[in-house]
Amino acid sequence: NFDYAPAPESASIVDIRPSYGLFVDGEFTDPAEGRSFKTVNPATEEVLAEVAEAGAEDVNRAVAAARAAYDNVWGPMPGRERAKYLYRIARLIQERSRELAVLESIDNGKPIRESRDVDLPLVAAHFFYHAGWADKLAYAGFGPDPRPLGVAAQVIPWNFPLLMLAWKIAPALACGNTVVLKPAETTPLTALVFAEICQQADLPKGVVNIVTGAGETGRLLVEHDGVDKVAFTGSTEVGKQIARSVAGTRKKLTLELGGKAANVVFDDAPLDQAVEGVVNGIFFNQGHVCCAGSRLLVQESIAEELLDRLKARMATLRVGDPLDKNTDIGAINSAAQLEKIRMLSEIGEREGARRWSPPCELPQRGYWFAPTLFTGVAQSHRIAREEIFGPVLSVLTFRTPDEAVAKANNTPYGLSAGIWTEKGSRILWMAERLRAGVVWANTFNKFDPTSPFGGYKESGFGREGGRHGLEAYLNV
Ligand code: TXE
Repeated sequence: NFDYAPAPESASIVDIRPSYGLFVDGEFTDPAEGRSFKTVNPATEEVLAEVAEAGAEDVNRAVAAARAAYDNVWGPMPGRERAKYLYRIARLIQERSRELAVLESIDNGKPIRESRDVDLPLVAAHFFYHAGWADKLAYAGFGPDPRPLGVAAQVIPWNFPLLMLAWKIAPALACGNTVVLKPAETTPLTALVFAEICQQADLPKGVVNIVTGAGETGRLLVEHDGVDKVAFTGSTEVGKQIARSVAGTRKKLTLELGGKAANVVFDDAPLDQAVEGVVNGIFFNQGHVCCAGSRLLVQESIAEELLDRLKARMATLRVGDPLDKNTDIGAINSAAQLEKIRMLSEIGEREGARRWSPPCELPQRGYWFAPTLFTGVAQSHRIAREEIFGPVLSVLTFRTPDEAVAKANNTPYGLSAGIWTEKGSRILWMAERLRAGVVWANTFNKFDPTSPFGGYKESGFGREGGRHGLEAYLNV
């Protein structure tokens, strides 16, 4: 059962240790240089734990462990044997899903309803799905004998810590690669519990290594000579740096970067459903979503009515304690991200857009931002062009479908888009013209491990999920 995830009760079900080591060659170890950093609960600003910071020597050890495991154990292992480990990991994730959901919400700030009902079920589903591929790669249309690449260096962001780990690790392992993964510095804790799960599953030592640290640790990892493949999800800026550093090496690269998705609502759309989709599109996970519907494109004739309904709905959103099951919008993940959201919102006002938020009492401590709407937005405004990565929606209008397509595509990004209309023919017409890796129709933010996900343009290249996602981890 993919959806098995019992209701979490309280923070008391997680046992956060005062300090965490690196996970290298199947063991937790201290970092060679003895450095560490703090991870903080963004809802309270309390320090949760001291986490090891991996330096060059630690990264060397992790890559060497992954290489040895690849050469001696995991690479030669038949796919059906690898599948057993992936199934075991998937079941252990389900068994520990309450604990993992609570820990994710504490370390990241996301509402427990989302970590419990979205993140954790998808994490388990991702391992189940890829377990199923492990012994069927010869039938995936890549030719009779597709081979793994070797050692994968994987760097992930903080918005879906465990889900991004699953997107990276499950396909890599299914295809016979070994990995060194670096979680984001503000959300390392669930990755370290995942390391414990690898131990529980008796996964051979060195197949999965977790090195914690900030950008410098990530840089050491992706630039390491012993790595065959680099997979990165994060900012477009860092993605470009990584592309430059990987150029001229033998490494294979996939990048999943930022987005500025248009959610396009036509005058024939079922409005209540569209309002829910717009709200979900931008306020899910505090808007810390690369495919967030951060630009609402609404047909002029219904703009007033849609905005009235949208404001009424926004007034019902509950902002607060991530562990409260009634919370809709949790804490912003870090002080730095909060600062970026504030800064871009202020620029939005200065550039002439009208800012609106419902009355909303925010907690005194922690990092919070009220759901925010900007109307009177021009395409040239920075809030219409740049990824804000927060609960901030920019509203633009259009008259004709051609204008909707032109405005939706007027962005350097191309990760996702949404369409709301009753007309099936219009959905197909739009989907053909939108330059985005994912186009949702009459829904938004729907994910499934069978469906490839990835970008056009500056949103990156390569796909994760589905049969296409396997390509990134195979030599064919
Ligand atoms: O991203 P970074 P940040 C966007 C979003 C957000 C902005 C900044 O707009 O506001 O990026 O977020 C590691 N070599 N997205 O600063 O720095 C880093 O330690 C190797 C969209 O958090 O890209 C972390 O593990 N690794 C995005 C990861 O990269 C490096 C999700 C992401 O951090 C590195 C996150 C380097 N030189 C942010 N520098 C999405 N696509 O969903 C940093 N890192």
